Amino acid sequence: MAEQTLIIVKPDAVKRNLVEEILSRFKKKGFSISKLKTFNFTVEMAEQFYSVHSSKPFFGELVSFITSGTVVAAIIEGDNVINVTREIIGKTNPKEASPGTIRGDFGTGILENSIHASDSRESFDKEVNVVF
Ligand code: 3AN
Repeated sequence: MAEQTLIIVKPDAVKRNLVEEILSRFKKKGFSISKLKTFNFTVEMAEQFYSVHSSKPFFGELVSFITSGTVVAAIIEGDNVINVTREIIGKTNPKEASPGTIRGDFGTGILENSIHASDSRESFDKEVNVVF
């Protein structure tokens, strides 16, 4: 089975109607999208999803932002998709993300950085259980 990763188009990007534009970047790269889900995180789901950050000073803001509006989750499949997707999304802070990356092109703030993507197989396994 092909490698899989999970992406979440965050509330800032959904509000700006960027879902199709963002998903098209993965399709153009030759990856396939095997599952798609539009939903709103509950606080409980968000706390589980971001539990590795629970001791960080920004944890409260992070949970409040991700629950602030509708998100779109997708499972993306293909060779080396976890690492390649991290390259496609760019650095966490949109001010540092290169042009041509999703965060470089669309992100407007450290929270409003348009997209989440799993950073490892372990993160994917955990995140997919929270979302799907
Ligand atoms: P990434 O999403 O690139 O894997 P992480 O795992 O370090 O980055 O952070 C998770 C999320 O927390 C980021 N997507 C970002 O929105 C938010 N975040 C990271 N650092 C900060 C910070 N210093 N202040 C506020 N939010 C942050």
